[in-house]
Amino acid sequence: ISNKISDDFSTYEKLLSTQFSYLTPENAAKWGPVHPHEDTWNFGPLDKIVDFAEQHGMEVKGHALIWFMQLPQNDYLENLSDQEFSEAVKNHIFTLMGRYKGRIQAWDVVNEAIVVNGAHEADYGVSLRDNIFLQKMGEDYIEQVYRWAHQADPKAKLIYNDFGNEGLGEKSDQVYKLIAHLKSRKQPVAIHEVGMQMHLDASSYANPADIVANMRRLEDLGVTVNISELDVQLKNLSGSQAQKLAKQKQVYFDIVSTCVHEPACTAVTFWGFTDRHSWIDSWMGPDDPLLFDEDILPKPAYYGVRNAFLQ
Ligand code: 9MR
Repeated sequence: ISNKISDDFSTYEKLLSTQFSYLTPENAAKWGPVHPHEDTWNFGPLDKIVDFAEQHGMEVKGHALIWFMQLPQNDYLENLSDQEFSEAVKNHIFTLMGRYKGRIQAWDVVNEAIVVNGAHEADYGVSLRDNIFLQKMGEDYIEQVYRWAHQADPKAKLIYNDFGNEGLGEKSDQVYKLIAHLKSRKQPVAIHEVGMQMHLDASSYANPADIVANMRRLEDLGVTVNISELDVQLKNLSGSQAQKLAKQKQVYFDIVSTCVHEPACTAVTFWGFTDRHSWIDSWMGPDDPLLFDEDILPKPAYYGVRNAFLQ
């Protein structure tokens, strides 16, 4: 990685397969992209990713079975009765997890189901996002989909993933309550891990000591944790570009260190690896949030992560 590199796919593939060991599809496994209509499945892109991972000895995390965004753009789900909708959700989970059984080792089963001051305060004390799953299946939909996911692939690691739940605060309290609720059901729910997305801004982010404290309290409930979508925006920092990149390196080092030192933390996943391809540019404006630059050369951030793993 010392020479200037062209944007050639083999370079991208080479870095991906040599620098990383755990692969997550950014969009290919979401309901809309993979299952755009009742009887239409688009497995091609996801097959390619899973094949790639297998060829290179990488594990795969599926993302995400149940999410309120990137659902099919037609109204097929909206038009189903409550009963039909539940059947459709079950079928989605069984078909998708079943196809990749043994090849996708972990799944983000539910993504972003909690909002602070949510529109719906569930009986079990968690404030839920008002989404189609809540509307059609009721407030036990989360419990239900984990039960189906466990039946669909009993060996898969089942994860709850969210944003803003990394430090100590109302959001992480809510996630904690949800896990405690699922774990305390008479027939306990198979839920194994909590994902903390960590789309961070280098100018303001959770204190690493709070992140560690939060990881430990989740561990006490009997789940592991992972950092699931790490990237670090730097455009709101002041100073020269070199100073911003140095600060970004520090943030990456501090955050990845929390995971390296906590036995309960199983993995760090980055939301892309080169600034040439990041969701941040189109959603939040131009930035340089990842480990490799536009030419796919390593940035200071890369060495921050490397140093954290080498401790
Ligand atoms: O990176 C994803 C981007 O390409 C999509 O357009 C976007 C659609 O909402 O989703 C992005 O990924 C999101 C992830 O699935 C869940 N956590 C937040 C991520 C960034 O928005």
